[in-house]
Amino acid sequence: MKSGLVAILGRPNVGKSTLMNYLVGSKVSIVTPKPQTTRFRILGVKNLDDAQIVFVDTPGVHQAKSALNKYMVEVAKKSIEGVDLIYLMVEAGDYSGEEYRLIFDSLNKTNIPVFLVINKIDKHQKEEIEKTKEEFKSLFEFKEVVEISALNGQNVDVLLEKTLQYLPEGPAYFPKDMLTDIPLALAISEIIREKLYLNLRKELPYSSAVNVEEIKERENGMMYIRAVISVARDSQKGIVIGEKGKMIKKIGQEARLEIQEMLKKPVFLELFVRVEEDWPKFESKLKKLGYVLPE
Ligand SMILES: Nc1nc2c(ncn2[C@@H]2O[C@H](COP(=O)(O)OP(=O)(O)OP(=O)(O)O)[C@@H](O)[C@H]2O)c(=O)[nH]1
Ligand SMILES: [Mg+2]
Repeated sequence: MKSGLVAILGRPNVGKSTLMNYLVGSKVSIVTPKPQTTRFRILGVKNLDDAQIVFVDTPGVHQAKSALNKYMVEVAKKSIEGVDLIYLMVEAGDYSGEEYRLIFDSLNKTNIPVFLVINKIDKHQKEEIEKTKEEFKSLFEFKEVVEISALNGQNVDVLLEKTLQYLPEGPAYFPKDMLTDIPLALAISEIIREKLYLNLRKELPYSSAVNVEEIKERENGMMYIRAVISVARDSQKGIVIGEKGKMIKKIGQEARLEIQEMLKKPVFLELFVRVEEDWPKFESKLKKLGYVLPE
């Protein structure tokens, strides 16, 4: 039996969460077309006959200015501590600009083996893929280089095979039916946050946080869930609610369906919108909204 932790690191939007979900075979981490979707360290467990791999999805590393963005980058950096293997995921066509300085700084400080995982090969030309491969290979001593499509699963089996070669012998960390370690309230708030990202534009997704304040099973078997969406300005509150409450209704409806599917029970979802003035800028406000660094 082999077991180990594999951290997926990279700049925002390269497809880290998509790969994790594909590997685990279930949606444990939210995915949107917008960069900076993932804000937490999210574990996803892959069980094989003779191995258990615990994947660690991380927020995209970027040049952070606000307290929220600094928090996200800190989470990503901390997530590689103690893992057995790191995937540096890049998108085919990527160049190693300033954005990558922070990532290579972190990688150079550890002795953990690193794979270069070139993603989205389904939408890039062969030449682009080759160029990215050569450029990144000249910057770091990668143990393996694998080109994949996390979206359609192309070559992910090869990645998995190579991964197993780098994992130590050991017992499983988690029971077989456990696919992630995130608590239910967080899983629910992440689904709501995904719908906010998908429905809102400009800076609004980045200015919103979601907290589930109550989950209660009622006598009729209905799950009652109350969640609060915090935004950074009064004007944003109106946009989230929308004309005659249309927007919040749409977000609530989309989230409710997915939560129902997860819980396999009927759900009554009540959403509230609160203003937490400029919350992404202040560490104290981040803490209040649940953005606390893991130990
Ligand atoms: N065409 C294509 N799109 C992909 C692939 N992998 C991911 N995507 C898309 O890229 C976008 C970003 O995917 P995510 O998985 O959220 O990316 P991420 O790296 O987790 O992003 P952050 O959480 O913001 O750091 C989504 O629209 C995905 O559907 C791929 O292999 N091919
Ligand atoms: Mg992500």
